[in-house]
Amino acid sequence: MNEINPQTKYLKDYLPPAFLIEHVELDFHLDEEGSIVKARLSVKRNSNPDAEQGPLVLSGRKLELLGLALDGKALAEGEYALGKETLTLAETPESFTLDIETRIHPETNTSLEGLYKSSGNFCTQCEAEGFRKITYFLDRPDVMARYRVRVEANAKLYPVLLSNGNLMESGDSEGGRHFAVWEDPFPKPCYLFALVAGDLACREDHFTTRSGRDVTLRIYVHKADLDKTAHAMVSLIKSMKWDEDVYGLEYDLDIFNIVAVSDFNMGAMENKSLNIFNSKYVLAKPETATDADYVNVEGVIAHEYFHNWTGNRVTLSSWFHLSLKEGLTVFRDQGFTADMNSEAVERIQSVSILRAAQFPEDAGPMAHPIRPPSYIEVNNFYTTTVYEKGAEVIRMVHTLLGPEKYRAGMDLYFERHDGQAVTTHDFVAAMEDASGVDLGQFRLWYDQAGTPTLTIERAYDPNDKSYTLTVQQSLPETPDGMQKQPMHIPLAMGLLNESGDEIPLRLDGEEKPVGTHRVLDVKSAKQSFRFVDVPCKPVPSLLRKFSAPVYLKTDLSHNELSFLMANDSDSFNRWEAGQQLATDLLIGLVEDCRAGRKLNLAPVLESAFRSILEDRSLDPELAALALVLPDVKTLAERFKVIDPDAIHRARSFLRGALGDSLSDLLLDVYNENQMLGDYIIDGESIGKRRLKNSALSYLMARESDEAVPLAMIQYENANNMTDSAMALATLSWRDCPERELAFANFYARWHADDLVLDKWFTIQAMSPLPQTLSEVQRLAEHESFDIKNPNKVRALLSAFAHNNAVRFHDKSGEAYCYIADRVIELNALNPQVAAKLVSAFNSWRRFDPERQALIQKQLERIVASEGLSNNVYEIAAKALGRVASRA
Ligand code: B3K
Ligand code: ZN
Repeated sequence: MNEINPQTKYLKDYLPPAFLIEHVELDFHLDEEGSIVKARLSVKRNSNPDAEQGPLVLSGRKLELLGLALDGKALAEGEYALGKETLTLAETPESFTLDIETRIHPETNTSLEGLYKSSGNFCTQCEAEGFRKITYFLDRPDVMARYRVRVEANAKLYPVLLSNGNLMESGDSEGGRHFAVWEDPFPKPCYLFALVAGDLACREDHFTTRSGRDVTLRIYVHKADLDKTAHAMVSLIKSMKWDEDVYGLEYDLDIFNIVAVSDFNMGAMENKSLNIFNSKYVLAKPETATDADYVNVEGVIAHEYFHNWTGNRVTLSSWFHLSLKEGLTVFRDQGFTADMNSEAVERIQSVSILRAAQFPEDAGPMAHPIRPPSYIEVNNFYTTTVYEKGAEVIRMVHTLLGPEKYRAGMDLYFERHDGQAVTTHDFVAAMEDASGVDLGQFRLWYDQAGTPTLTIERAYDPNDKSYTLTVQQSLPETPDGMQKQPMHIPLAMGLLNESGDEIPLRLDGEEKPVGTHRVLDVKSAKQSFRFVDVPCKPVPSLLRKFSAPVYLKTDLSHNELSFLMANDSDSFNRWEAGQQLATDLLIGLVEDCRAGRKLNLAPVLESAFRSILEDRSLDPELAALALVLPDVKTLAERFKVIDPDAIHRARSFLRGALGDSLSDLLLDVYNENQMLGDYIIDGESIGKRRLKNSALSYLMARESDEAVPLAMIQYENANNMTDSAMALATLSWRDCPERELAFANFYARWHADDLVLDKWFTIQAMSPLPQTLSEVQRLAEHESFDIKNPNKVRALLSAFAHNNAVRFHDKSGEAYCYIADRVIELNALNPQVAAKLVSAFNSWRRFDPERQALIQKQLERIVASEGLSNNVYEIAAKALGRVASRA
């Protein structure tokens, strides 16, 4: 049934490779129909006694083998064996040179893995296992080699020829062709190999490293996009400086290139000195990019740049340790974003993403620890668990060690492992050795899946002025069936007295108070912390800055939550108190909906929102974030059985009711934050735009049409994409003539700009109106839609399936069937993108029996379809419970 027999790979089976490849020479002859790759590999048997034994087995996929020679002598057919995806040489000397010539077809490669074409240009994507689509190789990260690469192509069509490292030579060759030779002095795994050949323009700048190295920085894009590269360049320079200042890490070559391409499976790729980016994370100018786009470009540029040390200089021994580079690099990019913008805003946004995406993943059929013990298709493990929960785990190390010892641990990690392929264990060991902090129990975070719940009870004794927090941790069952042990959880906290001031914290047994903010080490299933000298019954501020990726259960009353919203010194927890309050009330409203009861606006929330809107001294962005209700996915996780209609009705009711009851104030805030002058992109302006648009969205959530002209005027007058997209989004919620006008106008204006058009697709796909599925179906046939382009698929189909719960989960089941059809269609074109789309069904067991039956039918249909890729098979089969994800 399946094209490839799905096989599970296990971490416990890992052995170092039987052979090493020390040097690689690649010669690319690029052409319109078929390209030739000549590889010369210096191979030797691995002398490590623990290594695999046996013959040399190279991996290759979709390659046409044209020639093979060992130490210069051509091998005849019986001297090697070609398997479906392997090339085996039974007999080889201890060390030898292997010449391999293959033909590949980038021009028809729709998987966007290996060498492929995007808008007429050649580019590569090798992580995780794309290099095997270029030549036969030991395609695993623990085989590190030096590369010399010659690229030859038509000079007119492909004036720019790039690969990793330094340009050694370039010139003309016969037949209107030209060539370039690149050499990378740093040994690297093949997943970091990159090549680009195309007609591109570049923005150039320079950075002088702290030791005085002059680095040439180039950002390559289509000529027409050059005016959108300034922000990316500034972001790159800031990242280089930040990594020197905060981590003491300097760039190590004389050149750093970024190339933007429009067909890309993910955000970007950290290939050594030649980062390749989805154009979405490079291009930005005020007319076309939103504030969020600007911040994302800055963050992704930083992330890929930071990989030069965390990922490239120190790499992975196997893909099971992916979080070693990804979790760590996300933590680093979060720190950068916090420093460049606002720490509280960054934290709120990262936690929101974690809750909306990672918590559900950890509670579903794909739940896995940040170091997965097994996988069928490694590309399915570039997950929010490995990335975002992985970053939380590093953050907890940072919290447990404190900034100085954390930095000492990082220094030791690089001192020990520069140039090596290592494991998550090596990382934790460096942290432990440099700090003297015992991380023994903490290591369980790498092995145990599922989001822990911390339940906290409190008791104040007025007689002896003691205050006791009793903390219980529980770990959910996960599909691996693992018996869980209690984790080491850092619980940051403080106590507030009735005037909102912090109480000095002295634990029983301590001589004197140690500050007003503490990190408690929660290590047992049940544990008590007794504070003494607590003058009055306090209000606790718990899990400050979200010090661990857990669910927190407390019995804080609505009044106490309002009190924390107003008084907590931790900005994150002020926001969090508001979220908890709103979540409680929304859960009540969902229950009211289901029971057919009348819905009411709780006065406590109305007055909390009123104080936020009235307080002009608040940071506008934090104020705007405080006005955002918990999103549908985060809310859904709170129910045993998810009722998407009731959740939608409850949220819409609450938004409309707040809009009605605060309309005057909202209008004032809207007008006060207009900012009609030039578009400025700084923290304050971003905050004001956000606050203004938040006010608009509440006004537009009202039943009355009063605000429609406001949205229309904003749409028409906007001088930036943030305001214009937000106005369009609010119009998309209502079935009114203005909506049609605005969408038609937007298309007419932006139809030539792919990235802007993606927003047009997404806003329509996200509309809660009943006709959305048929609009999505119509849009998928639109001339501007292209199912081969991952950005378009994400903009339209994924936005609908992953982020429009009320319409995707429509009782009729029509949307399930439609999305399953698209998964099957995409499976044949681009398995990675298909696998992301099919994961929209992962939560199926959380719905009512009728919906479950409808989804199950589609999953069965997908699993039974012809030529299914491992990518889609693994997700769908695990969703159906057919494949256990055991160690
Ligand atoms: N390392 C790449 C992701 C590769 C994904 C392969 N399916 C981008 C990043 O995390 O920086
Ligand atoms: Zn990364």
